[in-house]
Amino acid sequence: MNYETILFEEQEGVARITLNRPERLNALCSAMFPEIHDALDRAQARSLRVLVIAGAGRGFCAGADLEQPLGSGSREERDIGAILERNYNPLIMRLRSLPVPVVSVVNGVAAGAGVSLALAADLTVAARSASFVLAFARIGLIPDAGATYFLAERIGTSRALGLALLGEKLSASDAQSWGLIWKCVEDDELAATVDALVDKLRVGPTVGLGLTKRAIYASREQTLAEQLHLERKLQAEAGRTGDFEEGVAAFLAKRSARFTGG
Ligand code: LHQ
Repeated sequence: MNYETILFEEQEGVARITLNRPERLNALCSAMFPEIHDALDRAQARSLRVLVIAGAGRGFCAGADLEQPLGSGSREERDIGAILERNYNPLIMRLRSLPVPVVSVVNGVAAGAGVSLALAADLTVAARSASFVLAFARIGLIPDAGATYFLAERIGTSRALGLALLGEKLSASDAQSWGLIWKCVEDDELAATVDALVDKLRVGPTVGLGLTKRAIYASREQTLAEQLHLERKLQAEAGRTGDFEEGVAAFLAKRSARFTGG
């Protein structure tokens, strides 16, 4: 598949998907979804160890492309939910359940479902000048593509409601101090910070990291007893990896581990 709306590169276990509609602040159009899935298929067909999602130009992603018709027919017939079901929800679920770390790089504004996309990653790193705008209320819609879930989970009901009902811009610094994202860094340090983080993840114990994210995400829906049981099950899997053996051997030999990801 040739890509028209994204850029894709894959090198040494690191796949990078860059939303590439800078003139529209990388607004999500319908063509983008199959392209992103195709890129993910390609990345997963090789030995993927980290996925990076970024935006081209000055923004990260302005959410749904409002220039595309969002539903057709009469008001009663219109079903924007069907667009979510077809395009947005499967992508968010796929990113969340990818068995490797996913990093989003928020270089500029993230708005609407662009916020959801940024937060669907395991680690979100933003430039100081970037911002998060829950623009949904401005057009009479509700936060979607996981936004209500990610916000309530990370910053609590009061702040989630304030942001969603008022649609005010949240600075990257506040997003970090509120616990919405992993890190906010100076604009000119964004690329180097992400490179360092990706380099570390790329040589990490990939299976263990994938199981770790699974356990942490599962914790929200489980009781302590259920979570202990899940940890027991996933730890058994981690304990069967070569990387576990290498990690222990490296510790005992007082050297750095050379993980192969398996
Ligand atoms: C855009 C967009 C855009 C098209 C900027 N579309 N062109 C909804 C429906 C269905 C299913 C699934 O989910 C959803 C969820 C959603 O995501 S709903 C929310 C959709 N997004 C928005 O409402 C955000 C709209 N954009 C903005 O509020 C502003 O552009 C932000 C705050 C993001 C950035 O503002 P500025 O930095 O001042 O940039 P700008 O407004 O000048 O935008 C630059 C260009 O990008 C401009 O085009 P132009 O030809 O005038 O240069 C915009 O029209 C275009 N653009 N967002 N979503």
